[in-house]
Amino acid sequence: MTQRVAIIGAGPSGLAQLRAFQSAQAKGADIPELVCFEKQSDWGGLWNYTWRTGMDENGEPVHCSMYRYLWSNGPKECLEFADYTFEEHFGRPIASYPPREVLWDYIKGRVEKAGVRKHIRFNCPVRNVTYDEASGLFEVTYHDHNTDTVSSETFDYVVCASGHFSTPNVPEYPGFKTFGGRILHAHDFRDALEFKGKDVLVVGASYSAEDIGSQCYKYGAKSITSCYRTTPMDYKWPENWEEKPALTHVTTDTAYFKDGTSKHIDAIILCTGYLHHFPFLDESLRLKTKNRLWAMNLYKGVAWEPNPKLFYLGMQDQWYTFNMFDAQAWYVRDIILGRIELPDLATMRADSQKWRDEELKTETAKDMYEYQGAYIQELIDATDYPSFDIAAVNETFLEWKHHKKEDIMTFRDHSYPSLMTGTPSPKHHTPWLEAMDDSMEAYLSDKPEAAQKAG
Ligand code: FAD
Ligand code: NA7
Repeated sequence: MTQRVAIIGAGPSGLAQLRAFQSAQAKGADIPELVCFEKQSDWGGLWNYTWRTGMDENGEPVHCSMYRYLWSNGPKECLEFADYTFEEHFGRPIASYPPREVLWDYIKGRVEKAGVRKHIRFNCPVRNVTYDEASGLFEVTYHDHNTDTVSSETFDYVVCASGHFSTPNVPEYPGFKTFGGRILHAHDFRDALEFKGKDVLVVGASYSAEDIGSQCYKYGAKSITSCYRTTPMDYKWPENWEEKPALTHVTTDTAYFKDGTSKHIDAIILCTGYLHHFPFLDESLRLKTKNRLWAMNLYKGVAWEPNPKLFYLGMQDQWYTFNMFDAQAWYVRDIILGRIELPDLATMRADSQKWRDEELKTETAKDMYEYQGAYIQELIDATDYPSFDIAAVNETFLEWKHHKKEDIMTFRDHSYPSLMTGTPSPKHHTPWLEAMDDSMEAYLSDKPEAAQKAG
């Protein structure tokens, strides 16, 4: 009997899994039957933008946490697929910080070429996954919204690629119940123009706080106040952006901070991160972790140690993204194809502990992306995923960090050579701060934005 693999999610991680199997098949391997369940109506995961917030058209929680005008927050050279370059997709080199739609197009290009869409069942959220010891099979229950039917099927393996930046972590502060303006989480942020002319408070000190604050600045907020719980972001902020220590409470129109200062505010955006949330997995299968570089119970960051016929992709905090998901997907594929043999539980646990011990020694950003790079290298060395220069990617991360420190509002104006092809990327035609149109057409145009508008 042909083995069956269920893949939950058709975002970059789930698509990497489909592409990994298709690549083996193209080289002559027999592959299992693949069924990818995707709750949205199209592929691309978070990169598949919707205007919706709250519930989607099927009454499911909206997956999208992306927003209008989102541009890559790191150089595209650090996330480039080793088996499908930007140059191959766009037919020429493009600048280093593409907007969301351009990256979505790139993600789609590879899987369209691979012809794997046929494996995906869209509008099909997975409701429940259990494992039966007697048969050695998983039972996957899913809701097919196309026919409004709930069905179950059995599988030999399950790959959970449902992402972990979609269920918001929403703290409450004293005074929220009676605050006079809008309070929202970053997950529900869509269009910075909503905050034009407003005094905005951004809670948090990581990527979402930095980027949503920058969006609000770019699109005309009157002021931005960000506040940190542990460590400040500490960039050179524009004159109307102030960084404060932790929020203590709010009144109808004022925020108060730990240092005793206060600020008038119209709206509060909670950039307080996300929860790893798998309500569809049986307790014995459910990963429980914070957003960190090494999640425990995952051998090589992917195989669920208590039952390594279940795999997770992309569950780590992410410096590396697309090519890390690839490295993981190729590794998982080779376990399923019997090309990589898993050691016993004690050995898997000892290996994970070693990675956790190393994770705990990381202090600086450089330590962290080098750590993640070393992890990816180990996975790549074990499979036929095309090797690429991880040391050079780390160098590009370092340059990116320097550029951000120099000026948080201009770092996206820099460009870097591709680490896959060596081709230098051109400078973008319009500085990020002046580029208001984030469409693919505007980005790929050879004219500056002002000239495009003038016709
Ligand atoms: P996701 O993209 O979240 O995809 C998971 C998929 O699983 C979705 O399609 C979802 O619908 C589906 N799914 C979930 N639950 C179920 C279910 N029960 N049944 C069926 N399907 C289900 N990375 C970068 O490299 N550069 C960036 O600039 C960048 N910006 C980001 C900005 C924001 C605001 C966020 C939140 C993340 C950003 N990321 C960025 C990181 C992002 O996590 C990755 O780029 C990537 O999208 C992760 O892919 P994934 O497939 O693991 O998860
Ligand atoms: P992150 O990177 O997980 O960061 C979450 C931030 O939220 C971090 O600064 C936390 O501070 C802060 N946080 C969490 N809980 C609270 C409370 N209760 N009060 C105040 N601050 C809090 O999530 P992001 O959304 O920024 O980024 C996620 C991905 O999106 C990222 O990979 C990018 O690619 C885009 P802490 O340091 O824990 O004190």
